[in-house]
Amino acid sequence: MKIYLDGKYVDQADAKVSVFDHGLLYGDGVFEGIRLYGGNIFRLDEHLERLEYSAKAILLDMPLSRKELTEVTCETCRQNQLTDAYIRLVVTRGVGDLGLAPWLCAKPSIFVIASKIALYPQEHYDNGLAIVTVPTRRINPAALPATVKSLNYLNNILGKIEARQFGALEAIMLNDQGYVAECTADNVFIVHKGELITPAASQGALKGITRGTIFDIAKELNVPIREADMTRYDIWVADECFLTGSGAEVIPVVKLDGRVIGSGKPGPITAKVLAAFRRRVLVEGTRI
Ligand code: PXG
Repeated sequence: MKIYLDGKYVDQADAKVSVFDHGLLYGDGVFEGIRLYGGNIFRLDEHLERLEYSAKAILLDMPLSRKELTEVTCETCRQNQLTDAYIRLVVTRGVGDLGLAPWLCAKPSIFVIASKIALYPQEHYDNGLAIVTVPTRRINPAALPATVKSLNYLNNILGKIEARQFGALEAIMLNDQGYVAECTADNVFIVHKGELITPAASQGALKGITRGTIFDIAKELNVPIREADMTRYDIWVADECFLTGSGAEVIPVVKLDGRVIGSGKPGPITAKVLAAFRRRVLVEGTRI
């Protein structure tokens, strides 16, 4: 496997960063998770914009322009002869000393990995996920905005560990006020009385690229959609629920905290949205 690392395409064995890199020492950096479908990178420009915004939010200078980022992302896919893949773009603060001071880091480091992705098993798309609400809350946006896709994922990781302790593959995370924010690596939607509803980013959700695509799909399907405050109750009594993410795509949820959602089976609107999403990923995107 070839990996793009700071200007070169190197073998996996040579793709190494320093133990003094602040991405490792402090989680000081930003990243993106992107999908390649049939030779097209899905919504690459939106991912790169989010990466640039994340970098700006943490006062990290992007080492490459948008055009250069596009080129190295596409070239990493080409070098590995991939047509379907998961792409991880990471920008770290770079090598510094043992103090926090990011201004002592000489230059940011950037790498791009394009590889196969382990998806949820098909049975969960067919039958839906049973998920739980975990005790770990989303970090208050005043401390670290959830809209910044930073290398600080410990909050989500704790949520993921707790989900597993409860026997679930994903989990609802609440914000510090008790409203639903999102899942550990996915955004959440409910269907209630024919309407699609998702928490606003201001409630502690990442502005997911897949989430954004659902707004376009809702328009295409003529399904009303809006952002609203959401409690666990709203999910318990919803007609349908699904999660969205570059990894998961659109995955139905049929149980939360032991309560059956709707009919207990993936619902008709979820099925329509998933079908529309799978159509879009094949035609939209940047040809590598
Ligand atoms: N919330 C969080 C906290 C995320 O990390 C999403 C929502 C969905 O955003 P996108 O832009 O992907 O629609 C994410 C993204 C994985 C994996 O390996 C996770 C993500 C993306 C790609 C792969 O589980 N999370």
